[in-house]
Amino acid sequence: MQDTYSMIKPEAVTAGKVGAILGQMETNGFRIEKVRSLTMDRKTAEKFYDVHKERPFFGELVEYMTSGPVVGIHLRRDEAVSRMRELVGATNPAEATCGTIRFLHGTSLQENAVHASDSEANAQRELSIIFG
Ligand code: 3AN
Repeated sequence: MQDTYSMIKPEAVTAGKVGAILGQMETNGFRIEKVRSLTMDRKTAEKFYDVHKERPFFGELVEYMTSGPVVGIHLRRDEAVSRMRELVGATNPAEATCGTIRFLHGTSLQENAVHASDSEANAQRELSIIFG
């Protein structure tokens, strides 16, 4: 079994898609270990997205991710990190495979419904930022 971290982003929470997205994760074999609803402060969002701090979209990304509540999710299954990346789909919802979470619920490159950890090390790091 492997742990991963996912996060439902502000626009998807506001649009009332939390239940549908959690359901899709469970249907795809993930066990939900912990769920936490929170609004990230600037410091937490900057730490969370530290790897992107040199990217041109960093400021906008932090602004967006602190704009409203998010839902942090600790999930578990075999090969959880790679399987969640598959279920989430491409960063740009317009390029996401049919049936993926971003295909179904994403609205733009920035407002792409969910975050999913891209490695086991990042999953541990992100879980500790959000769940302590
Ligand atoms: P992913 O979330 O698929 O791992 P990353 O890590 O490259 O993608 O990007 C992190 C987040 O930054 C994305 N989920 C998206 O919201 C935002 N993002 C990525 N690329 C861009 C971009 N070119 N312009 C605006 N926002 C972006």
